[in-house]
Amino acid sequence: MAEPSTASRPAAAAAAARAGATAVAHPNIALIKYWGKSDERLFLPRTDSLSMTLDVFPTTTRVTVDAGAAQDTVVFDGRLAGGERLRRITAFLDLVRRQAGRAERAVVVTRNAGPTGAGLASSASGFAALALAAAGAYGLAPDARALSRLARRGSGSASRSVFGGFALWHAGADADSFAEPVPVAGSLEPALVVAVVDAGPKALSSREAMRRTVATSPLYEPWARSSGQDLVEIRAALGRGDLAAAGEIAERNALGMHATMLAARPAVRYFRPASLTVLDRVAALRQGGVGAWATMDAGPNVKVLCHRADSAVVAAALREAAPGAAVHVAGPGPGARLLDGAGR
Ligand code: 2P0
Repeated sequence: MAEPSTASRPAAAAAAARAGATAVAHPNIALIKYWGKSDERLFLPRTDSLSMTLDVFPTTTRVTVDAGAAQDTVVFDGRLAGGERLRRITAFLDLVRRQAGRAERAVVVTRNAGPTGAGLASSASGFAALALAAAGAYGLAPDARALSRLARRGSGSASRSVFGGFALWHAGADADSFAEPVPVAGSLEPALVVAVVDAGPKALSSREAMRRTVATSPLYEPWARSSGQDLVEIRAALGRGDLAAAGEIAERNALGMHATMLAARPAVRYFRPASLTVLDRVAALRQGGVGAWATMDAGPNVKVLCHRADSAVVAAALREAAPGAAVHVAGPGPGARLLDGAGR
């Protein structure tokens, strides 16, 4: 970009002082899970993970630089945020400010279309949107890889929501730990049917739960090893358009992750009776010849991978099995994007 003329410099500085950007990002659901960090400060995962970004439950976030403010302000779903939520977002903005060589505070206004903190990946869409909006507001222009690394520092799984479709997040050192798109067969038409059996916030954060699991579960290391093999196999299955193989691998990877938690001391248990009812129905669907495979995250809700053509049948079966659950059908969604281009 050309240097502004001397005459326009004060105007440019004033514009920068109130620059803003709005970004939208969607949650992703891992088919091969991220569970456990090798570095808590840098959000480096113990294992590679692989996810599908959804086309439901977006987060929309606007960041406006506020040169006159003494501290950051965060408005979350229409309410002023404080406590841990404000601390996490401020710490993330500090990282962006360090990268940009800037010091001004910001106003963050963010809204989740889906439930927050209920194992529906709101932190993934949230920090992917925040990373892109904050980078725009502070004048950074990260490429997709740099944006994924930046989003990772807010919440590990956010590294994957930078990308649409399927994404693989690499374990490794800081510079190497980013997500990137995974090519899949053109014939693959997947859907993820989400059964929200409980939309309330989880009792134990995934951050604390994974810390405890790594520190105390005798099943953790065997799961981490087998997860590496699951990743190799699911990439091959997705590449050849074999949803049945991919679904089997995803289900075993998720149940294995929950086994590591159940063996932690004290145990971490996200399953609820309604979760098991849904898992039973998924098994019954399969016995009846419908391809359906379950995955669960750090919460009681169940996500069911199936062919798009079967998604209505699967959704109806889950509604019948768990009448109290809200059931949503998602397809592969888009990557994070700026809504207002240059961001002014
Ligand atoms: C995942 N989960 O791969 C796994 C599976 C939950 C179960 O990523 O500590 O909110 O902010 O990096 O990303 C949830 O953990 O945790 C998660 P932090 P994050 O989707």
